[in-house]
Formats: sequence, structure tokens, C-alpha cells
Amino acid sequence: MTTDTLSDRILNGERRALARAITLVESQRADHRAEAAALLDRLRESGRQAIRIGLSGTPGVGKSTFIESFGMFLTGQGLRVAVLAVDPSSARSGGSILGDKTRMDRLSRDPNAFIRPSPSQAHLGGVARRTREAVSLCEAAGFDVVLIETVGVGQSETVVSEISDLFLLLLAPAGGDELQGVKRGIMEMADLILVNKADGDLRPAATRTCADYSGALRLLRKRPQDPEGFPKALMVSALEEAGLTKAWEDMTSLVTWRRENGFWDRRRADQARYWFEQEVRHALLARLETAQARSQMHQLSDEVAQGRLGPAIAAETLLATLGRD
Ligand SMILES: Nc1nc2c(ncn2[C@@H]2O[C@H](COP(=O)(O)OP(=O)(O)OP(=O)(O)O)[C@@H](O)[C@H]2O)c(=O)[nH]1
Ligand SMILES: [Mg+2]
Repeated sequence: MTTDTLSDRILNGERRALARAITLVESQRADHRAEAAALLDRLRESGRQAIRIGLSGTPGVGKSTFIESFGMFLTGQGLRVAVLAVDPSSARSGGSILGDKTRMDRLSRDPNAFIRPSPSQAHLGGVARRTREAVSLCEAAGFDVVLIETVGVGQSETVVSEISDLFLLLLAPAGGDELQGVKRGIMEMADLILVNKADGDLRPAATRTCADYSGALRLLRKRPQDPEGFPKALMVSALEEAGLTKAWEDMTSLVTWRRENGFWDRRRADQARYWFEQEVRHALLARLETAQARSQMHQLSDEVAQGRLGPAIAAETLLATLGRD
């Protein structure tokens, strides 16, 4: 299939074309990379934008259950929803939301939903880049909302917030009054904190946790991209599908405010800048990994070790040859 045909089919909202294009952006082959770049460039002209929602939380907090309920809620509103994942652990398990498709059983059968397991890639940088491109493909295919799930470990929240318009942090009700060891940096990224499992016996604990986090959020420095009252903490129950309407109302009012006040476009522009720089860094590092560069590195490092060349001049020699190819 040519790039033009594939692009037309994606713009038509054809799911099989979308799935195929995502496979293309996930490929490491140089010819596939070039094809993917051409496709993405063509699709960019559509100018379609989804609301990109990043969702993070520690294992077991209810991310998959929430995505199923919230996704069904959104499709119930007539919206088209795509679900992607940035999952550093999938490097081990080989795409963990695959197994999750059973947990997202209803959503995966909904014609207005599209679920894509995370690519199994060795490192977070690779996964992030491909997820970002997959998000663009989903936007071009006309999805209204793209949910990007990540497990709350390591750097993955930062990566997801660099792909998202809104960042949601899912928490479980805590026993005591401790703040569940949520890192300050993560709190500062959150637009909404959702205290999940606010049902049954856990409801009183959820109420306390929600109050604790509301207080903690008020202590953070005010961010320019927030209207009065944001970021905020809310209670939801993914299991009982409670609190979803309120959460969605808050998300849309935040989006509207940011659009009207220039913060939406500014964030997207900053993200584009960030990913451009990441691409440059990534490509430069990749050049160090070619057979030729490795052998030259080896040779120069021997000369440095033997005292025949200074480290700085040797580095310059190597870098000068990387520029040409
Ligand atoms: N009571 C209650 N239990 C919930 C709720 N949401 C999820 N759970 C339960 O919590 C457990 C973990 O839910 P998951 O949705 O798999 O959590 P997750 O965050 O996706 O977990 P990982 O994929 O392992 O990171 C399951 O047993 C769910 O049934 C909720 O709103 N209320
Ligand atoms: Mg899960």
C-alpha cells in the first residue's frame, strides 16, 4: 500500500489502516522509519486534534478498570476513544495491556474505541517516541480522545506528560494520613488527581485521601496554565462507574480555559520543540552505534590510552567524522 493510500484510509477513520500505520511507526527498519516519517508529515496537514489524556498510577490502583469505565462513558457521549500505553515493564512482559484486553473487554468490543497494547521495546525512549507517533496517527484518524496509560515507575510519567494535554494521576485510598509516597515532581505534573476505589468499605478512606491531596495541591506553587481551582483532587469509582461525569466536566472545562487563554497551543508548541530535540539527540547517539563509529571509537580510545592523543582532540576527531555520512 502506498503512503498516499494509507494516509487517505487513516483520514477516513479506517481502523485497520490505523493499526497498520502504528505497526509501521513501531518498526526499527530504516526504510520503515522513512516511510513512517513521510506518512506522519502528510497526516499532519489534517490539523485534527484530539484531547490527549495521560494517565498514571502505581500498579493495582485501577488504571485498566478506569480506562474501561471512562472509555465506555466517553463512547456513550458519542465520542471516539483511542487507548495507548507507555509501559516500561512491557519490555519484559511483551506488551502488558495485551492481557488487559480482557479487563477492557467491553471497551475493546466497542466500535468507537481503539485499543493498542504498548510496543515491546527495550528502552523507554524508544517506546515514548513510538507512542507519540501513534497518538498523532489516532488524531488523524479522527479520534476525539486519546488515553495514554503508563505505570507509575521511573521516568514514564514525565514522558507521558510530554505527550499529553492533560495529565491524570490515579491514587488508591490510603490507610493513614500519609501521602502514599507520591513524589513532588509527579504531583506538580498532575492536572487532576483521581482517588479511585471510592466505594464500599473504602469510601471513608477515599474521602480522607482526597481531602489530604486537595490540601497538598493547594500548597504547590500556582501554575500559569491553570484557572482558579485547578489542579484538583476528585473521588471516583472505576468499578461502580461513579464520579466519571464530574471528572469529565472538569477535564473539558480545563481544556476550554486553556484553549481560550493560549495555553493549549503553547503546550503543544513546547512539546514539539522538546520532541525535536529528543529526535536530534537520539539520532546523534545512533550514529555512535554504527560499526564504523564503533571501530573508530575503539581505535581512538587506544591511542588516548597509550598517550599518543589527548582525550579532547580525539573526541573532536571522532565527532567530526560523525557529521559526514
Ligand atoms: N473496589 C474497587 N476496586 C477496584 C476499582 N478499580 C479497580 N479495582 C480493582 O483493583 C484491582 C486492580 O485493578 P486494575 O484496573 O488491574 O489496576 P491497574 O492499575 O491497571 O494495575 P496494573 O495494570 O497492574 O498496573 C482489580 O482487582 C480491580 O477490580 C474500584 O473503583 N473500586
Ligand atoms: Mg493495568
